[in-house]
Amino acid sequence: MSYFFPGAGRPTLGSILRSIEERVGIALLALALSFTGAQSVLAHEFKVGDLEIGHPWSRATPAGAKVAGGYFTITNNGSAPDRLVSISSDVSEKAELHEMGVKDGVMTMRPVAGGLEIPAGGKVALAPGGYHLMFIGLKRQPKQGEKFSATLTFEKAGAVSVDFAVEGMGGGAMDDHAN
Ligand SMILES: [Cu+2]
Repeated sequence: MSYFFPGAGRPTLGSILRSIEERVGIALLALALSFTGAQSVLAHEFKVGDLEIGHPWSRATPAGAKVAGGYFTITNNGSAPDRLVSISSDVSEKAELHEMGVKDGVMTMRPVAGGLEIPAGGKVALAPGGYHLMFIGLKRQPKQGEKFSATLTFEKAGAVSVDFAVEGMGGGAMDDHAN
């Protein structure tokens, strides 16, 4: 047998098992690391109380633009409704909750009074063309590939800091935030 392992001597059963153990251990560790990495990139989800905030994203803005949109989903796993009441971010002077709709054939956008209700066991989507956040008075232009943080405050669940992933200028559709 030593013929196959020149200079190494004959491996004992114990040493073979140990080395398999080490290899399996390393493989599991690598798998755990890659899984953790993949999960944080793919899921990009935040939790506060019974609420899950899924994939907050924004769009890169052209130089000089004063506003940017913010989109995500909110899932309420609780048995009571909650309400998104305020938004703040270092990226802009202020942030508002807006609703976009068509009125008399014209696309309009208006602030939502009283916040946004998330029904018990329900899911609400903020997306281009509908409800969205608007970051008003941008202090800098969010760039594609970066993230900026914002704080969402809910009536019951309280405040949570989330990261908005900035996508390309062409990302999404409908809502050009050109006001
Ligand atoms: Cu808006």
